[in-house]
Amino acid sequence: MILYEKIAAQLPAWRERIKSLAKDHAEVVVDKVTVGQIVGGMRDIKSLLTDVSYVDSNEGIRFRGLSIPEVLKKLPKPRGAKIPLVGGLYYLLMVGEIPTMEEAMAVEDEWDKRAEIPDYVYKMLKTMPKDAHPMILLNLAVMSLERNSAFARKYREGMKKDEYWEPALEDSLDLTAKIPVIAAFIYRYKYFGEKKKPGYNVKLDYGANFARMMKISDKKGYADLSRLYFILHSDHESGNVSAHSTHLVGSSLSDIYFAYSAGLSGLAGPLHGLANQECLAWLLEVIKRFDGVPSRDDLYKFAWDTLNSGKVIPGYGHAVLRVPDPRFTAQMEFAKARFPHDDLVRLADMVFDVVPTVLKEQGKAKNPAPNVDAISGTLQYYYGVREFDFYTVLFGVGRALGVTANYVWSRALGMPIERPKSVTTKMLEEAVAKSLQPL
Ligand code: HAX
Repeated sequence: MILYEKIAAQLPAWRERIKSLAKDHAEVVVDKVTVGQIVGGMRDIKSLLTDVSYVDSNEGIRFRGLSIPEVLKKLPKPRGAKIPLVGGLYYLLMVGEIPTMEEAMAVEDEWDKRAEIPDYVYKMLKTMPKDAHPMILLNLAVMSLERNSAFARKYREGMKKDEYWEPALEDSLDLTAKIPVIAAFIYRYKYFGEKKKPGYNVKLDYGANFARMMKISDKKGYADLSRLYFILHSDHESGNVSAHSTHLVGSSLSDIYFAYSAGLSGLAGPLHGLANQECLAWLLEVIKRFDGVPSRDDLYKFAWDTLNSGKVIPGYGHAVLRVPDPRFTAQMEFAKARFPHDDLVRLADMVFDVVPTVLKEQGKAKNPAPNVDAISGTLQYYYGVREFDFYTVLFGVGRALGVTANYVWSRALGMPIERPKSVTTKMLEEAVAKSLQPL
């Protein structure tokens, strides 16, 4: 498989670089840690290593050095489509190079071979109560597939540390092939009571297949959106909750099923992946309250009412970014190019104009600009996916691409078990008292 060959070819030199850093330069100081960072969620402490993606606070995400517009322009696309193949993005994340069409298709073909879901998984999902959150269903399905982990099997049998990454990649290809099929089944089963397996078609690419399995009427438009959505949500460097949870659990040599399951659990939180459903709910509340798109003044007052009631404005603010999220911009451009007159798109655009002013006036949020979630639900809603609690599942499908690429590279580079050090409140107070003593 091409990903094995391409990663294997890079490993000797890359391992040398890591070895040299660890052995010869271990004492070089990269960052300092302040009391504010310890009590403030470790914000900005430079302590994680990944080459898969990097978030610059003033520019946004770069996947393997490429900005979102570059990724969308340079990756190979299905014939006649504007949005690239997800297989090409996976190749880029894993290998670090822009693939040719053949290389992107090699990943897509590999997924086709691995997309079959064992019957017991469907049966298990059907035994769950109707009110189970779709993220629970997705997580259960992932955990139920763990018994097939090549990594866990090889580890039990005995394997050299240098070889860890090979079954890790095997598992990652299996998992990323199966996730969209499971997600589509959950959607059709939970909201439409359909018990049949999704109709996977090997002639279609990852995004087009997803549109087909979801049974969206505008399949072509939704295939484009699915590719865009999965690409944009794939990775956001290592410090966000879903990526970091996956990395942390994986560092104990739990296989990717356990590790990604932890990531999904983190993604389910309202300050992380759940924000997209909350954001759309907020937009719909505005439409309901004003019987359509309101005036700027009304929206301004509504935004203040939200803040005054103690809530956050979902879709705005970010822990790292200090500019509008380029993932927001890419989705807004997609919407404006295809359905600019849609009420929710017009409203989302007005919110983009008004809410940053409100947040600036309130003076709390360090970044008053929109993040990825400010628009993603609006696009899904347009194509008829209106079951809000499903949106985080879609995020989870995309995020699987990034966290598995990171998992494979962490094993390939022999990353150790993660174990930061904690301190007590008294120790912090003592550190503060010491810093206040006259010299
Ligand atoms: N509305 C109201 N208040 C906000 C705000 C918003 N959109 N964004 C930040 N603030 C507030 C924070 O709640 C915090 O208030 P307190 O001091 O009273 O606790 C203050 O501003 C400072 O926060 P910050 O340093 O700017 O932001 P954080 O790094 O602490 O948090 C969040 C980043 C994304 C969690 C935050 O901006 C937020 O809650 N936004 C709304 C929810 C959201 O959109 N989440 C999705 C983020 C993207 C993502 O991960 N998607 O998966």
